[in-house]
Amino acid sequence: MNRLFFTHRSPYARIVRIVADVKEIPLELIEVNFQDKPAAFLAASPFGSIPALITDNASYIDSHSIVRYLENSMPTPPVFPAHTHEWALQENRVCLAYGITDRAVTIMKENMRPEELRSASQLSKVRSEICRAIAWFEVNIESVLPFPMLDAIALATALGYLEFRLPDLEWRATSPRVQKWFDEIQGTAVFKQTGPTPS
Ligand SMILES: N[C@@H](CCC(=O)N[C@@H](CS)C(=O)NCC(=O)O)C(=O)O
Repeated sequence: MNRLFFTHRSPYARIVRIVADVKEIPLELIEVNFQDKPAAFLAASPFGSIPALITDNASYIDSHSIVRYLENSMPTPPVFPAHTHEWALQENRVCLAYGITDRAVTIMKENMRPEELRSASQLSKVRSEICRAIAWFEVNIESVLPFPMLDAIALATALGYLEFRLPDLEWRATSPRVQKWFDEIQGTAVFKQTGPTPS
């Protein structure tokens, strides 16, 4: 059985769990305590980064390589387009969605530092970058492929993470098309089951 080291709050692990669910690939979920990372997990993932997948034959770290492994193991339903051009265009959207998540993590970590050590200019720059990416999706939401393609999964996970960690960002008011898209997808069972839980 594939063992996935994860946390309930990790958006990267959430993407992997959703892809495994749509492909009906069973995962043994092992929740990691960041203060006491298990040796088997650190042996597979030296940086201690969540998620990591350990199979009978190999270990996969970084959500993107885990998703590629899952796609290779169970090609149906696909999460990557078959044709190279569509695949490359989807990668753009996946990168933008991951970029939103990465920046939300950066803001969350910065906000955990003592107030006098936080960089207001860095926080403002990163928030603007998130807003620009959402504005891009507002114009281009029709280009996002239907669920369960990876761009849809990555974008919905990024927006869910924003709502969880940065509820004050208020992207909804300025991005009604993205809001409508997100409200439809987040109502599906797999998104409800994998949603982040507060610490
Ligand atoms: N690019 C990585 C990012 C993974 C990542 O940043 N994970 C965070 C949790 S959401 C982590 O493991 N942090 C380790 C720590 O803070 O000790 C991926 O897609 O898997």
